[in-house]
Amino acid sequence: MYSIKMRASNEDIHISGAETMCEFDDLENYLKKYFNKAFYHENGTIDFLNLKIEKVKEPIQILRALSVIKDLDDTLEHTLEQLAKQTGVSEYALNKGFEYIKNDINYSGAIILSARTGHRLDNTGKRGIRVSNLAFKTCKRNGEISERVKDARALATCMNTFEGVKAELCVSDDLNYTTGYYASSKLGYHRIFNIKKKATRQGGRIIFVDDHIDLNQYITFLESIPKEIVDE
Ligand code: PML
Repeated sequence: MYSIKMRASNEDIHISGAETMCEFDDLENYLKKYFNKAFYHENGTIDFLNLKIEKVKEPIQILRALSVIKDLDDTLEHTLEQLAKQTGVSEYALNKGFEYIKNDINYSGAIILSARTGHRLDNTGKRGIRVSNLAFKTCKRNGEISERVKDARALATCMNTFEGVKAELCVSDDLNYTTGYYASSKLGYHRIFNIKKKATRQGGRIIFVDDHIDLNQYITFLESIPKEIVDE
């Protein structure tokens, strides 16, 4: 297996990114796909593109994909509050999460907050934690849902499959993509429509965790351990 990663930016502002793990025969297709994704993105033109290929040498961990649930947008606040409550995330922490999502900083990865106090626990600054070395190999929903949702579900599965993680909130920073999600191992991947207004780059990923989580191990799991997500 090989890992292939793409990252594109303009004047150091993140525009687009993608990655997967695949067999050698699929590498060329992914190279073309990621090249096109980077150069023809609605977030704008790019002045930097990084395409990286590495052989996967460590054993791959298998993770079971979270199930997908669709929520209504007209009860947005209520829905999110309820989901937070049911997953042990305080209202204060949820609101703090939205503050990070709405501020002017464009984090390229996720931010980790205490589910109780809302304090930020990682020290990765503007970079955030990048979930890396993953592939969604046996997704039964291929064709049923978009590539974007498939990728988001894979990331959400990685972020939520670790002892001490309560939930993750995601709002896309793509200009006109207004569906976000709230995911947890307890309740699954809840898609939330109209989580933001159109024509804004505000967005981000917030992971809510127990204060006693082994943060170093969790970050190593997210960034370095090869992970394959399977749909059962
Ligand atoms: C992104 O691609 O920028 C984030 C993906 C959010 C997907 C939400 C959904 O449609 O389920």
